[in-house]
Amino acid sequence: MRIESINVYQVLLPVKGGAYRMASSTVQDLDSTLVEVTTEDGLSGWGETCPVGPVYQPQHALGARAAIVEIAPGLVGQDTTSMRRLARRMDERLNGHNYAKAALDIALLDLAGQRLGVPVSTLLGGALTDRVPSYYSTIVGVPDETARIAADKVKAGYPRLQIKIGGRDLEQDVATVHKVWEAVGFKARIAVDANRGLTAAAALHIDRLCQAIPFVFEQPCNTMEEVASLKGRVTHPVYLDENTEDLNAVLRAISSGIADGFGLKVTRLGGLTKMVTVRDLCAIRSLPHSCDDTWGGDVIAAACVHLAATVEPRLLEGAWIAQEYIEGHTDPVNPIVVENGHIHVPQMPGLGVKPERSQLKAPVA
Ligand code: 0XW
Ligand code: MG
Repeated sequence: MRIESINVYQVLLPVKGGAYRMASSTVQDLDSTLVEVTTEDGLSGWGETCPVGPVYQPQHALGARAAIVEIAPGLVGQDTTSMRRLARRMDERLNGHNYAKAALDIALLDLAGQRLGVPVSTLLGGALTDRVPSYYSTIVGVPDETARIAADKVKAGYPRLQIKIGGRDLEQDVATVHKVWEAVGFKARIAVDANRGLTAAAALHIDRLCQAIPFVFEQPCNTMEEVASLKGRVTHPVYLDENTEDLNAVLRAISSGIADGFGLKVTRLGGLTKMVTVRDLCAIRSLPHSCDDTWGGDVIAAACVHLAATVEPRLLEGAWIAQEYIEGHTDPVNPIVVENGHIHVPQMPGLGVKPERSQLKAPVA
């Protein structure tokens, strides 16, 4: 079946509670891009990409839309049978820009799943579970308040917490980690995420001052080289997130032993098809990883959950979705929600979510 049209929509997702604060940036209003790929028989597949502001990674919302506008005309008229041919076509139209190609990759898989009558997880190799764990991510905040939120979220069923630090006095970061540990202990696994915000020296101090607390240290410093310099000097396992810019970066991190695990973002890596490769590379070296995106509504959340369902459970660090920080749903009929810290994997064909048209403004392209 041939692609008849590709529509691009802009959706604004304000942060519930006002602001999401990380070491590198604070965001208030997220600008999401939805793509709708329609085939000649009237079937539509949806994809989404939503950078968490322009500073978290070298990607931004306007860039996503500009890249999709560059790529999409090359897909119209193409047959949807071969995902590989469509991926090649995208690369022939534009070099790089994985996060834009990701939205199209997700939409094409949604279409394929609907056409074949199977959920996207089946197309990714098959689900191992029908319910995946999530994790709660705090913002950079006051230590006592962060510890209170952490304890509440563990009570609500989250098996894992990601505690944000960085971009402020060391004392505050160290106090936050201690207070969270006192509040939750072994009841949840803890990641401490500095979002590139620490110098190697500060990371070494935090590691030493929190020595007995079993956490994984996520993206402590800005570059892969700085993070590599911590190896053998810190006692906590180190995970990479923002530095995994593409498949080659993941391969480099795994082959050189820099990372003990990863916080992975589906769109940064280029979509679900590319994430299958990353998932399988991580499995070869028993490296735990999450299945997240930086932000977005139900479409990207569904994509993350389908992928997470295919990951060996002992290696799955959870699927983070932005739902806790977003008011409402793009698909109010079949929304993707966290319940007791876990998310049900949609069983319908394709992604199992569809944005409600009445909520969408006219396409921007
Ligand atoms: C927790 N997240 C997935 C949400 C924000 O995009 C930051 C991110 C992370 O792990 O860095
Ligand atoms: Mg992270």
